[in-house]
Amino acid sequence: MKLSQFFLPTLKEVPADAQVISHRLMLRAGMIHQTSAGIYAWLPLGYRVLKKIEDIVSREQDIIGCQKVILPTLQSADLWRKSGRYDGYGKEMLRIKDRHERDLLYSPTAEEVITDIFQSHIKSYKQLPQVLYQIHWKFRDEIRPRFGVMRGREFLMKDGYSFDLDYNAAKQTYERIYESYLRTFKEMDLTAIPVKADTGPIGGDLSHEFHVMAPTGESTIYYDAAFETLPDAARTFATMSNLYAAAEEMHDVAQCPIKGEQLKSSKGIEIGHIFYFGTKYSKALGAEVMGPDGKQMTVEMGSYGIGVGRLVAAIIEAHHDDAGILWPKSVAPFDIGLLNLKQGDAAVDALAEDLYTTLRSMNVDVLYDERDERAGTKFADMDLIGLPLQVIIGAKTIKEGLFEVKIRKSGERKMLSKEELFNFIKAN
Ligand code: 5CA
Repeated sequence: MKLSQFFLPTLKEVPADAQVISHRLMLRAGMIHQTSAGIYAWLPLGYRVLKKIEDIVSREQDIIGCQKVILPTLQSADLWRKSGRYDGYGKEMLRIKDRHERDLLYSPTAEEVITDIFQSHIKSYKQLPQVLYQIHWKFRDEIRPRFGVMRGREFLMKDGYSFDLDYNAAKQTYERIYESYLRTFKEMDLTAIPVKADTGPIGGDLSHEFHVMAPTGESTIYYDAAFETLPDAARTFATMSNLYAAAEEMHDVAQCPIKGEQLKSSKGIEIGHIFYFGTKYSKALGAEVMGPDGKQMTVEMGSYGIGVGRLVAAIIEAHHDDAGILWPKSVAPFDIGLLNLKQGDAAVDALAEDLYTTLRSMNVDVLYDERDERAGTKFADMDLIGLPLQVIIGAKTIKEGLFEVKIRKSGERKMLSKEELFNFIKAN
């Protein structure tokens, strides 16, 4: 993509109402545009990151056997009356009437709809287990939308729903998804700490929140330092659910089994939340299957959320410096930024253009800055948007035959021949 043609409305001034660093950087880097309180458009750079995150989340869900669907955002109030949540959900629910004066709502979550679909089509225990998920927009009329996409009113969520025959099978599904969440977040270079949680309006008696540690998090988490040092192989439900981690309201100093330096605390951003709630919705909506003995059984359910939009902000909170964003490679909007510092010089332009074409033919996603701008502006914009690698071309490149590569995260610079450059890009 050529930067002169790319819709990248970067801002020099920090918007006054943006309090947290991720919100400031997302606005400055032209990733999002606010259209009303808590409602954002995702512009091309932001959408690229969102899509990468969606793809990682979907891949990890698919690996463990979950199946992707897409459910309507507008749902009938009648289903929600059956579960008793239509009145209970309160002002956070956006209620709508259609032309026939029928009550609809914009989905804040989808337990009712998915349970109703399940009960219409699945009749036998032989068809279990099932885990269905979607990545789709939700609306919650949050009383205080803030911090940009971190707490929006309309936001993108991965919501999954499991159906099992009995408690033991449901618990196994819950554990499988818990472990897959840790892998999902790790792929985005995030260390997430699972904390036993309240179930709130979703209901149920077993629940974990996944928190990323960041100074701007909305909740304070106390946790065993072991969470940070556990080897990957030990990141199982069995090991991790026995380590101490608690949110401030639960955390009781006197009762806490961890003392001294072993007890750590930090602000946390909740990027995922999973719930086991047994038969709460299946009973209300009649989701039964025929069991192995021919008797009807009410299925056991759980639901599993990931804040896909919120993850973009959380990754920035965890990966930035004074100059801008430091995207982990797996979610970076482009692989490489190519900077032409001598735009208009025929030899430099030809070299840069040639490199751009070659890299694209190698399937490397390049953002090529061929604007007629000062070098300082090009450096600042490229650092702000945080692509992992920068390749810098100028008069020196022609003279010495060496390409300058800057690793955005470490700031390390290398001078490489053309062949070394291709090898370096392939290896990184
Ligand atoms: N039905 C369940 C699981 S599918 C559910 O809705 N869970 S939730 O309420 O905890 O939301 C799941 C995730 O969505 C949260 O962990 C959080 O990361 C994200 N989320 C929730 N509210 C917002 C919001 N207002 N803005 C951005 N992300 C949000």
